[in-house]
Amino acid sequence: MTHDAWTRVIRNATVATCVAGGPRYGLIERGAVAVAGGRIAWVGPDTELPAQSDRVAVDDASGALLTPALIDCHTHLVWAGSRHREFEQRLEGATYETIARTGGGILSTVAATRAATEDTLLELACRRARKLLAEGVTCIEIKSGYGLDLKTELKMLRIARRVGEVLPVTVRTTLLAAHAVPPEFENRADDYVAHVCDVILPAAAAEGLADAVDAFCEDIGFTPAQVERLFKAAREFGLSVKLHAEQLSNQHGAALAARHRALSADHLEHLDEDGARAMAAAGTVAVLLPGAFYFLRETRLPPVGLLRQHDVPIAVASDLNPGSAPLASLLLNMNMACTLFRLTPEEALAGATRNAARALGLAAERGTIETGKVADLVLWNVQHPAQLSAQYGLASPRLLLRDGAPQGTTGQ
Ligand code: DI6
Ligand code: FE
Repeated sequence: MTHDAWTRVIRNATVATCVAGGPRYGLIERGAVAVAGGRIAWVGPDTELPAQSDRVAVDDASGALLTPALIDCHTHLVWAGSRHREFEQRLEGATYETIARTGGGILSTVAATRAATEDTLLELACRRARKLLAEGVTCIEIKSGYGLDLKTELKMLRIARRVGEVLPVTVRTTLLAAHAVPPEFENRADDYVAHVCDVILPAAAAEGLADAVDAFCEDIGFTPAQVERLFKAAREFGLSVKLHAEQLSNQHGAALAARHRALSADHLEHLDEDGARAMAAAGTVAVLLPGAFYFLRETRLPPVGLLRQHDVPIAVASDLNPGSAPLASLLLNMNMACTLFRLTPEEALAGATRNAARALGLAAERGTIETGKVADLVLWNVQHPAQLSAQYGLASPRLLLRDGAPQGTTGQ
């Protein structure tokens, strides 16, 4: 039997399929994966691999680990300026909230991002995205939220889309105009939310620039009532929603997000049981962001036990941003998800593959090694999937396939 349509076969690999419900990591100890064009055509034990034609490229993995390519489902990687001064201020005793309330924080990045040219922003965004790609990431979410006016929010989303055109990465964009109240609307948050709903969101939707809509539901952000209004507007344009919820306080944002069938609720350090239950019922993914927890030296842990108990799918992402998580590494976040949040390495890997895909509405296409899914795969320089979380800085891709085609990697 020949399989002329196959373009590539990887044999003798430790295949972590990341499929749920079977062995840990969905592991196939001595496995093989065949690719046809851009899709996975076959996966199973090496001994059962059907014969293939001589024209198929065959890689012998010699026992190395093969996983789905990683997905970073929460980033804010388009920004200008730097917040290192704020880092110093926090070390001198200031808090993230006081800096935000006195015009620093997000608003300082807004000023720098408004002033930057598209070329500069694209160059900066690509530089950061490349760091993620070097770790085996082939799909990222990018939020706006440092424009807070029509022109700059659209500029950010356009740049986010451009990142997906100039680099080998699939980009999902999220409109986060409700990230902070801009200076033009100081003390008029309701008016700003109306402007987002009536002007910014419709324009982003009309240009096809946003795949989803997000907001920062927090004392220093937006109230649940304002978020509700935004989510209703998003639904009118057929856009998915997600929410920064319960990061610094419990606003019951996760339950609100679940009521609106949000793809994800993110951060969640202050989530309560009602919130977890609502998320489970709605299938809303819990996106944990240990980098922000670490960088802000938060002490309240997200309730991982509750998430497990109620079967809420858990994703792990970098939150890459200039203020609370200037850490351009998804693998570091997987490591911190284990050390700080006590996720298992299996949960951390599922969180950066299967559940990250789900948090972006891409579960049918990505996130596991299964026949028919997109052939975005990483062959690593390590043998066991726990090594990806256990050994920060030591695991790297030795072969990266995107849409079934090998990409340049940084080596061993
Ligand atoms: N929560 C965060 O951690 C980031 N945004 C948000 O809503 C921080 C953004 C920043 O400080 O620039
Ligand atoms: Fe964020």
